[in-house]
Amino acid sequence: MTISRYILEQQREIPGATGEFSDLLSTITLAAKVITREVRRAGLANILGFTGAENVQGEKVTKLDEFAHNVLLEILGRSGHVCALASEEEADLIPIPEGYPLGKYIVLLDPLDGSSNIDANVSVGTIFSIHRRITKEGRGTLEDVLQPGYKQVGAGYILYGSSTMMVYSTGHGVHGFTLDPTVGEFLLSHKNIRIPEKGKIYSINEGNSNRWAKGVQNYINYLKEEDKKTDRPYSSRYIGSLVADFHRNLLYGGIFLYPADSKNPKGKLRLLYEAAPMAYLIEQAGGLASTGYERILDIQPTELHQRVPLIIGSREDVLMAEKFIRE
Ligand code: P6P
Repeated sequence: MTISRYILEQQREIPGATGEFSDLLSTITLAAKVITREVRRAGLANILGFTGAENVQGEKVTKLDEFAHNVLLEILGRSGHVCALASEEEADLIPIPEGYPLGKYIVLLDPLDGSSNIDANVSVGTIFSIHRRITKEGRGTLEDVLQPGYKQVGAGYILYGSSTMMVYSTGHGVHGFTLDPTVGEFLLSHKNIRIPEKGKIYSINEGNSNRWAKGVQNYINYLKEEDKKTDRPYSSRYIGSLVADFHRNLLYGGIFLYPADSKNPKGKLRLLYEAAPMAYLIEQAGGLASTGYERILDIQPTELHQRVPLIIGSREDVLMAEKFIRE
């Protein structure tokens, strides 16, 4: 089952579907293949290393970051299905190039998340979030983009790991496709992914532990205590690449935390194109995502690049983390 056929099969379930959304999803799979090709040969082509430029986050932009960003803008901008784009790499909304039709969707992108790991050959990922526009016509505006996560009509990621996987949801479960490079097609490999109710893995940057709030410190210490009844201690796994850490927990169960701390009082991860799409996916897979106090999908965004604390994963683990954080 190829991803294109699966998208069309899902479309048939939706009365009145015009095929635009399906074609938008398919253009993302095309971008995924093009980016895969460059990621796979990054070590060989002189595409490794930094361009020296900085993005709006003040982070050094690597050439692969830029490449992924440009490929996604090219392919999506010309798809005719989008009226505006936003990306981690650009401070403002990205208008659709002159001469191309404006569509009814907005796409928010982290073109290559975790890219500081590329030189070490660590898995990186592309994250996307899709909203339907609110304004009636013309170029998309901030009003179209600053929508709460529960209004997403689709979200997903491409994981450039030992194989390239595309995982997405359009509100009817979470489905995973693995790229078969011999045929150049994404094939259905993980139908209707469900995250285990409770895991045995916690994923957090312990280097920040002295900056955490007391509740977070108490929770992480709790996970480390020996207790056969509640199946502790947990194992610690931290890749430092959100898509890779998320994907492992989605399949095995567990919890990922990037809490607020004294250095990042709003957390580090961005709401619109990291926390919200991942929260959409995790809820579709039976898990939870919160700031520790508030459901991620309920947050009304106020800025394009705003940051939020993110506690995400197996239902029972997130509820337990919230209990400690709120104490
Ligand atoms: P830290 C990568 O830069 C990223 O945005 C996410 O992919 C990842 O989860 C997080 O930051 C890692 O941050 O501070 O632990 O290096």
